[in-house]
Amino acid sequence: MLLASLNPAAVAAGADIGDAVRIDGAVLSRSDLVGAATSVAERVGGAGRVAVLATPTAATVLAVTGCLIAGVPFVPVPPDVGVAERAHILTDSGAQAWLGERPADSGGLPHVPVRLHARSWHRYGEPSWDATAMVMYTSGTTGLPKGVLISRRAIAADIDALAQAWQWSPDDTLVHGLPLFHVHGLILGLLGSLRIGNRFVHTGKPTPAGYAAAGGSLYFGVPTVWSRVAADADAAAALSCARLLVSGSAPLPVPVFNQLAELTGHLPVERYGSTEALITLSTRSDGERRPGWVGLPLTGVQTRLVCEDGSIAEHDAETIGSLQLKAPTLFDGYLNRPDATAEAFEPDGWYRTGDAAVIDHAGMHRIVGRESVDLIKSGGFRVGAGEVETVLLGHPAVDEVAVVGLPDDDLGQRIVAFVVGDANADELIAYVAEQLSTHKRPREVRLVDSLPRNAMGKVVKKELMK
Ligand code: MLC
Ligand code: AMP
Repeated sequence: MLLASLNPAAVAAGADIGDAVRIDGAVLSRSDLVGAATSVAERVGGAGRVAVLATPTAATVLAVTGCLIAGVPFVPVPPDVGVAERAHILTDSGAQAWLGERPADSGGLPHVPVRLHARSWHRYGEPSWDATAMVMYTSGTTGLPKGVLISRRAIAADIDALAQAWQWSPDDTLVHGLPLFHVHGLILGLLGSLRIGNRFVHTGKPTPAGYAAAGGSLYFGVPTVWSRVAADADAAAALSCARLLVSGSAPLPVPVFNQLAELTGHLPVERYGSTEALITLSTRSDGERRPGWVGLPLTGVQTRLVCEDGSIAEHDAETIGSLQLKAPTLFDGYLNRPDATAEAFEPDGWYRTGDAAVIDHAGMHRIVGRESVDLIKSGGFRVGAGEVETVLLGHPAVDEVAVVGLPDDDLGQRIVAFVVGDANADELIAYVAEQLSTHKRPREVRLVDSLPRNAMGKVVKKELMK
């Protein structure tokens, strides 16, 4: 069973806990979760696909759980999604209704409410492991976000492998304040807890004070969260009672690793993943945790590094290659995009991550960087430069534009748009926020006379990143 801790028979027989999930001021026991989510399942059962506006609330937890019980694939939508991105997600996914909360403009879709106090004790059969659990939208280098088909099998395999690597058990209390529309917060944080059966606490925003007050044993954060914790000595000291601090979704800067170690007494565990492959590499709770390195392949994961000449790189900690994977956690393709799916895999079936890496003789991996400058990671969010550029080019005051990620101590990278045109910077930032999710808006717009181009007329982004 995917959500193993919510087995109705076991819960009815007494395997209940009163505070299985704490979120947004609500406390849900396991029997609350089974009863209310099964009631959701009864209302969505039979739907082909539904959209869930993934606010960090009990309604979202029940919506997602209800869909997984009923075997209805859901599409998590960022709560602050803009008009253009929302229209694309709804059209591309073919979602038939909003389940739970809905945006002010629901795009003409019907609404199925989630009732926190409704209960059903109907017993559903477990859907096939091959069934799609969710379609999660993620940015590519160009064009509109793609819907990643994630199976129930991939989710279960990933959580089980992480449980092994981190000695993650029902005795843990897992704390995070990350969004519930991405792998990190939703699949690892929430679904991981419901599979393993540990207590789960969502802090709302992932602030250092919120983390310090939560009293957890296992904490998840993106590097921006950890660098803010490291800058708050009191909050960091409160985390010394935890068992494991885990960082992922973007590179954890070595100084932040060292500050956390000093202030909390814990060497953070770093792990690496993606929407398409889920988490595939991690340091282990009982193994070496080395600053700047993301660890070993999880159980069932194979990796290889392919050099520019097609040869396989040595595991010498120096030779850089394109990181490729085979894993039980891999996605089942991009929805409606056989072309993009085919491009993501080598002819012999290895998945191309798009990241460059090195491996040492012991199998430890270090991510050196992204192969394309057009995929930006800001605050742990993946943003496609092309998507932002397309929106900006739709603004009448913009003649030319190039979007890049510039280094940022807090966010890893910050989104900067270089614009040629008679434009107002604040107006352009607000315009992007209206069209896309707000985390995709540029932090900065630089108005320039021209963009650096090569002989072919292509913008040389590396020049802008100097
Ligand atoms: C932001 N702000 C702006 C702005 N951008 N204001 C004007 N112009 C802009 N361009 C505002 C924000 O709205 C906010 O306002 C304030 O500035 C601070 O913004 P911020 O610096 O972005 O901080 P914050 O909102 O606190 O967000 C930081 C964060 C967030 C770390 C909480 O980036 C986050 O949740 N990241 C997690 C991403 C994640 O989960 N990724 C996982 C992907 S899965 P106000 O009013 O709100 O203060 C994956 C796989 C794997 O990668 O391996 O895990
Ligand atoms: P996303 O699809 O949003 O999950 O983004 C996946 C990308 O995030 C990966 O391809 C990497 O570029 C990056 N990433 C995730 N975890 C790490 C990490 N621990 N270190 C470096 N990069 C990471």
